[in-house]
Amino acid sequence: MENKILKFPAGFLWGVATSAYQVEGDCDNNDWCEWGKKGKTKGIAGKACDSWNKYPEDHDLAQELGCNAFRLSLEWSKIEPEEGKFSQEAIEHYRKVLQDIKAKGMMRSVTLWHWTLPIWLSKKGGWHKKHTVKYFTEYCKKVIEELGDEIDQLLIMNEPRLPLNRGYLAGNFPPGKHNPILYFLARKNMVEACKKCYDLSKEIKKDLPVGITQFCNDFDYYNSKFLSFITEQTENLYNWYFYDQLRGHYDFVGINYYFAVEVKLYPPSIKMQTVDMQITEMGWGVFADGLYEVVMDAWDRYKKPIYIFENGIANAEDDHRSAYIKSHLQKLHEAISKGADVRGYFHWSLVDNFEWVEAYNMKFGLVEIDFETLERKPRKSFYEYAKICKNNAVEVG
Ligand code: IFM
Repeated sequence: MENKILKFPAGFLWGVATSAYQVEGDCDNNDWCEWGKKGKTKGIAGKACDSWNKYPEDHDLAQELGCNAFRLSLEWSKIEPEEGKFSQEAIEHYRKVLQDIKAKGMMRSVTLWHWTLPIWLSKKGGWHKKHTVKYFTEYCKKVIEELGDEIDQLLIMNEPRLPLNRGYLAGNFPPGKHNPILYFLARKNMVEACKKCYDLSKEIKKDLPVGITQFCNDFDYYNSKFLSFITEQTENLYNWYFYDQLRGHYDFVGINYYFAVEVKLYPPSIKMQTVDMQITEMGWGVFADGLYEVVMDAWDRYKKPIYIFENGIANAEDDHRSAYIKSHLQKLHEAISKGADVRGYFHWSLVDNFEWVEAYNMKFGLVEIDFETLERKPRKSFYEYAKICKNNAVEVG
């Protein structure tokens, strides 16, 4: 059978995504750093990829890929190292970073909060405390006032579901709680913080597109119809809760998609497990159809422009990454051809980086990093993704 070329709409955004704590290095004034020091992660973030200093190299790589968009996050603890005291030096640093991205021909998609809280705030509690809404809003206000002109798209939060579930129920993310009441309080405060920041950003910079992005799975029930209700409720809670609560407070829907989840009956219990087509190093199954399902679901529900802000695979040998990207893009293309208004795809990640609890053991990068020398070495998949970005098209078999 002949290969097919699937063309994406003109102006489609091709990007790569990173986050401050995972790549910058020396983020030692936040709760995740403390978490690491307590031995709760399989290694310490330390210098990470030293992107704080090596950002021009990272941006050069994204430019070489042919990307027209770059997603990064700002480190709150560097911008506001002490309560109410903002560091002009850090703000000026980020200004240079953002200007460099623009100079290299890429649109700047900026996340305000990708999971790390300054130590001064985590000592006061964190998201389950009401005052965090006020502190977060003040931080957002400062960033938008100072850097708004260097930001093309604003993500208030990355995947609020994960720090909530893991920080307040499973307890393996900071603040390490197992407490449903604190979970509900934290969630309520996060929703309120997102609403306030959205309103505020519209006051300061009306035309800046603002939203969030959520970790979305494709949920399916497996061996019993009785599970359909549970599956639907789980999906509403995990994927769509924030979007439902925030109606009127986002300009686009952000989706981070990695894997599908089967809800399965194992009498007398019910289990949720990844669809085990091909298990990646993270223990997540590869299931590209799931991306189609999630995107169509988001489109049917919200009728807003959709961006895939993360999608990727931990694959040290790089023997599955190119196929993973292509299969997911094929499904994304199908969703677009069925009418979903998808505007961009950001691959997670540009470089290998600090994968939270897993530390440096998971290799999500199109570019390999030697964590001794910090040398960046593009993998084979880098060149495959480059073809896609440059052609605005994916070739599939
Ligand atoms: O590395 C993370 C990222 O910080 C948030 N989304 C999922 C990625 C892979 O686990």
